[in-house]
Amino acid sequence: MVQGAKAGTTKRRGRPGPAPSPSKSGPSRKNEGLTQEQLLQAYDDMLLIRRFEEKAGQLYGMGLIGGFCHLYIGQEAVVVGMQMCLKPGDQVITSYRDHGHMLATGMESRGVMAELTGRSGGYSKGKGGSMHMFSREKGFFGGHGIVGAQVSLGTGLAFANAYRNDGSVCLTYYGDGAANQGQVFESYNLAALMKLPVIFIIENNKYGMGTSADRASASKDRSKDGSPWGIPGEQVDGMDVQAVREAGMRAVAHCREGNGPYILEMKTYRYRGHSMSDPAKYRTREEVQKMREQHDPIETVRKLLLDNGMDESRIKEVDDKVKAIVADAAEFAQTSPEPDESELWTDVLLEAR
Ligand SMILES: Cc1ncc(C[n+]2csc(CCOP(=O)(O)OP(=O)(O)O)c2C)c(N)n1
Ligand SMILES: [Mg+2]
Repeated sequence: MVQGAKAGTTKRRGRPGPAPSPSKSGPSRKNEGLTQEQLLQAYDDMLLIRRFEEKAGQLYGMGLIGGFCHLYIGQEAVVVGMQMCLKPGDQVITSYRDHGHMLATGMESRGVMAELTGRSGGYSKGKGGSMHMFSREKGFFGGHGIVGAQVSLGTGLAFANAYRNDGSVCLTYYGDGAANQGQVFESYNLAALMKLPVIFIIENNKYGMGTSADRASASKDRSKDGSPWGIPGEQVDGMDVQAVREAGMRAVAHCREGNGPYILEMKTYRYRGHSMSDPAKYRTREEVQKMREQHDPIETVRKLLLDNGMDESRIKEVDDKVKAIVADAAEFAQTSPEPDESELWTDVLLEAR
């Protein structure tokens, strides 16, 4: 995993910072700053998410996964680019479309897939399912099914960072639909007031279930949503892992230097339906096809690697490795035992001391 590959500064917070930089309009420009090896690592991480999600879709179709399941296919560059900006101790929190975030933080494919199939080898012992997995070790705080709820929780995690003054930053991800919620704006206010180290990342994939973002929000540039509180923001091409990383570095540096929150609006796209049951009547096949053909984040990096002279065999090695990891995870998720009956009443209530 690429976590910590390029950590931002770790200056102490708690003092007034410089005035926030003004909100920019239009997606950030691409920068060719990654080395071939870093690009290959990004390709590797994005491909793992893509292949994992494809396999999850297959297992769902076979009836091996129950309940809700929201795939992240198409949006991989967002989490992989942002993860490149983090250091150990930073936190990630997101919605129910969460498998990609888990894998990006370095959580094991086996544990995530086995949770999807409801087996005891899963991250929540098979009792949480697709939307409810956590790893304190990897700094992953869920997986939340209530739209927008994780935004105030992420702000709380950032409050803890500020309280401990440990230089950590919380990445708080949510969708374009969630971005219309009242608690999001309450979080902006508190985060700005208390200069909390939180990056609000709006994954604008153009739809909230079957409703186009254009029809759901009067705000046409979500990166400016924090302007009443002076929160700087940027629109970013979320299909371009390099642009994501570059903007992420700016946002992380801003937070670590004690300047308070930052907003990144990732312009991205989901190829699959909202969840596994989606009539897909709200957009045309052509629209999806066009994004896949012209803006696919993984194909873009693959082409760049080849154009820059990487031998195709190196890429094939990665393809084969990822295929093996996902096959192994799927096997584990089907052979790991179901939770024992004795687990029915465990993990229900945690008594705080
Ligand atoms: C408080 C609440 N209201 C409604 C829902 C039903 N719901 C689930 S997902 C969703 C759409 C959210 O869209 P967006 O924030 O754009 O995220 P995306 O699914 O596109 O990643 C809705 C309305 C819910 N889970 N919670
Ligand atoms: Mg959306």
